Amino acid sequence: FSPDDVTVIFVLGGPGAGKGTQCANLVRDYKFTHLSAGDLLRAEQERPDSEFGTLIKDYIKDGLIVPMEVTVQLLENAMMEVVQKDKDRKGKFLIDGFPRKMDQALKFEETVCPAKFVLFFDCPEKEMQRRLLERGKTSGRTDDNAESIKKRFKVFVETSMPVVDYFESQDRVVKVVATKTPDGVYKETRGKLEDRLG
Ligand code: UP5
Ligand code: MG
Repeated sequence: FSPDDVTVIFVLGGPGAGKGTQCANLVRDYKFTHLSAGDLLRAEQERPDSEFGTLIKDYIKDGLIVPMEVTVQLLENAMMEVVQKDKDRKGKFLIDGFPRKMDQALKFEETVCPAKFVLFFDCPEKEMQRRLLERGKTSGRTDDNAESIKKRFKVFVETSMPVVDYFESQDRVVKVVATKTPDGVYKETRGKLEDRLG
């Protein structure tokens, strides 16, 4: 994809920072296509003839990052499908929860499309943990339990924050405080996004 034809915004933040919640708001108001890497992986895991089902299941439960080839391919396929269906409208994508490791970031920008910038939701661990444990009562997600959450936080700090720092060093991060109410967070998100998109 050429950045002349499609707009890609990476949406990052710790587990439970509110990426999915805010992406849903942005889709409603700005005609973005929302692609959550985690959702794509969970769907692939459910596909009966997937060769990666077991691998994805084990990685997600342990909060580990699935080998990038799998995730980059799922994202590229999903983008292709949208662009082919909608030839007239330029594709605007929110890529949620990706890239969360440096190799993914470099690979995606080299082989799929450079991102315009990163939208980063900044939330303290304590609040993220509270949200995830609460959601875990009903979500059915295999990683919404205290043990998996701990592992997800560790991977976020050690592996995913360096990706945010890398984009920050290129002045490509739009940071939003994610501790307020969902509406409060969205208000700040809209304001900063409109500033940046012009
Ligand atoms: N909530 C949201 N906003 C709130 C607010 N402002 N105030 C109070 N509550 C708020 O929100 C989480 C919960 O908090 C919800 O109940 C919500 O109502 C509430 P959500 O919007 O879902 O947050 P989000 O940041 O999207 O949290 P999520 O759990 O999806 O984050 P993760 O990044 O952990 O999950 P993801 O699905 O992206 O990845 C899961 C796993 O997939 C990873 O751990 C990894 O194993 C694997 N993966 C890869 O291997 N590679 C990838 O590239 C991507 C994922
Ligand atoms: Mg999510």
